[in-house]
Amino acid sequence: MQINFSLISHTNVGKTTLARTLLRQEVGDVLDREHVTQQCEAYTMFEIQEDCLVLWDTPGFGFISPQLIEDLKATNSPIETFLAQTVSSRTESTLWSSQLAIKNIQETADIVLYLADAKSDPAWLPYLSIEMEILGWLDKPTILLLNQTGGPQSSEDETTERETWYNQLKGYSFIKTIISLDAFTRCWVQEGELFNTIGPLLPLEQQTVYERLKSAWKEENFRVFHSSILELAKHLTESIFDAMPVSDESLLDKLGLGNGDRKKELKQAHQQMSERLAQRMIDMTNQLIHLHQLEGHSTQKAQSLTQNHLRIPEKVNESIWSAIGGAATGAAAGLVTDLLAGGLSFFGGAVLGAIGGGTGTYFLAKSYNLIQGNNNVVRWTKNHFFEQVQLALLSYLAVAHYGRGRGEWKETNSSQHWQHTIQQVLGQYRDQFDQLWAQGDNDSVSQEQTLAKMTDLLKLCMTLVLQKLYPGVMIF
Ligand SMILES: Nc1nc2c(ncn2[C@@H]2O[C@H](COP(=O)(O)OP(=O)(O)O)[C@@H](O)[C@H]2O)c(=O)[nH]1
Ligand SMILES: [Mg+2]
Repeated sequence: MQINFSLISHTNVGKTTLARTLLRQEVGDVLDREHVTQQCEAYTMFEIQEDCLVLWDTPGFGFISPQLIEDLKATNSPIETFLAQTVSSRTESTLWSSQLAIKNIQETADIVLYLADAKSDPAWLPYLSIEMEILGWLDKPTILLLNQTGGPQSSEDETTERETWYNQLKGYSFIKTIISLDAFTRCWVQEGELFNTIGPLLPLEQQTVYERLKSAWKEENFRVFHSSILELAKHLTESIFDAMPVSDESLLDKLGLGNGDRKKELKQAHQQMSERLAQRMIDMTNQLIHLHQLEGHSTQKAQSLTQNHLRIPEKVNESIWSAIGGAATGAAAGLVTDLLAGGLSFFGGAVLGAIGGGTGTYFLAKSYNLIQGNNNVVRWTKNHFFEQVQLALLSYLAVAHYGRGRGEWKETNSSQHWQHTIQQVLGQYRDQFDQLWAQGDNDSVSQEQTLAKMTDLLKLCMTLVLQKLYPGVMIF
């Protein structure tokens, strides 16, 4: 059995871009002009034996005059009359595209996904009522997807936006629901909401097969989620156990009368641990990018990046860091630059930058950050470690929201509400993170044991964060 979703919208709203995001592949052609996609293309989303979910990218609606709609209304069968018109693909591309899209919906679609540009005011979109009239004649279950939302939104803003569209379109009974799904900045959780919504809209005879295919989608996305959490957990567990030997503090050092050797040693330890931390963050982010299929598709480019940039340089500036695309957020970019340059902000407590558009300060630019452990070693402090946890979660959110339709991974600003939500959730589990941190100084605990506990704790926290960001989405 084949279950078909058809993407439709006014031309140039973003169907092909959304298809790329949903498929995690660079299919079709995307350009910021009308009628780029000139035929209907079928892409298999999932298949299990002979059953498959197919996503159709259509050329979309071009300009259709209100007079033509009036004329069609006067006929017995407006769709058939419209499709029967002889139209030239070259000289009447808008009508030609519209015919192809309408034909696809009429003949193939089980579910219509109608895309709308969230930035537009639906009351003032000249083509909206015309396209609704046509979709009404076709009368297939339709989901309105709001894209171009301008970035990850708080759930309150999202609800307000949905309501505006709902109020404008509530007279159209074939529109079953409205979902925010920006192809650039959506999260896989929002895709889950779409898949959940579709099930009950399908004819009864398709529902069992659909549920099986939906489970395959879920399984794959949870695999990526769990693998991502494991990457975060490995990085943070290594931070807990990372240590550098230093000589014992003498009485003179304690009195501030030492010869400065110990200070030099500490500085060196700090430099090396900072570099290791930076490298781990690069590796972790690269793994997340890989897991989310966001890396460049040219192997040559990937290789040259590895050779030229993904080593630890003496000093990198933000623009190079942005270009290699290894950091998840503005905060991470600045942090890593700073770490590689010798971690000045750690020593001086200097505030060297801002997160996402000039608010807030670096998470980690606070204080000395190393503590003497057992056996004459220094390790990261508890507070510093806790801030590494926050940054790791923020990095995950940045990658998990990045849609393939936006192209290869590039550094993006993080959202304020992500930081707020992460801090809220982690705050409740501070004790557990402190206990894990303490295991780094406990000879009877192995790194594997800590990793297992860390993985569970991060999974719980990240699930809570996603539930808070997307309340009401029942996919966990
Ligand atoms: N910011 C943003 N831009 C988008 C989004 N979707 C599409 N675009 C841009 O809109 C333009 C048209 O996209 P395309 O997918 O070719 O539209 P189509 O004609 O409906 O297939 C391109 O420049 C895309 O980069 C989105 O979700 N967010
Ligand atoms: Mg297109």
